[in-house]
Amino acid sequence: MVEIKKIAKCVLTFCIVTFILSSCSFPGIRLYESSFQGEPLNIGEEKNVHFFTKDPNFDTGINLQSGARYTMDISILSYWIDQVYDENENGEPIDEKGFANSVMRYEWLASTKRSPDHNWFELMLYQSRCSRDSLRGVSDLEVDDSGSYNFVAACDGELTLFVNDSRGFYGNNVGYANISLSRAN
Ligand SMILES: [Ca+2]
Repeated sequence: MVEIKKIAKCVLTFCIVTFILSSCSFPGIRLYESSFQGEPLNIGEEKNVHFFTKDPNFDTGINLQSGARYTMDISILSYWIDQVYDENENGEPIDEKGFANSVMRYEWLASTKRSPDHNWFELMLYQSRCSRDSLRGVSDLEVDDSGSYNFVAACDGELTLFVNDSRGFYGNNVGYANISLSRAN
């Protein structure tokens, strides 16, 4: 009887710990960071990565330095399509800015997006080392005269990218882009 009570207590403790840990994680963000955090860029150095919209967490291999400023350029190299949706609310091909909730047949699906406040298919950035502070969509970034995005890294750690979609629905995504990142200071 004592043994059963002990086992029950262990199971309960495990469940509570699991629940606490899972509620700490940000929606759509992995709970544990990987040990490899990418290679840092020198000031003025540029690196290109190939990004596929099917990838729910694309680790760029680039380590951002806290407080440093980065410039990001995006070239869409093939049509970006989410299932059957290939145009935004203005009838233009989908790009990194994604598309509005009104484009979806069922608008209520918007609540299932990993980041409900950003567009569907919007390109999102984060660093697993500081996921809450670093999570941003391209609509949150500064755009300069040449159309490049600028941002300041929230912490030291690898940059990860994904398009804003519902978890488990990345298999029907089409499209890729060349993304170049350079460090400005
Ligand atoms: Ca999808």
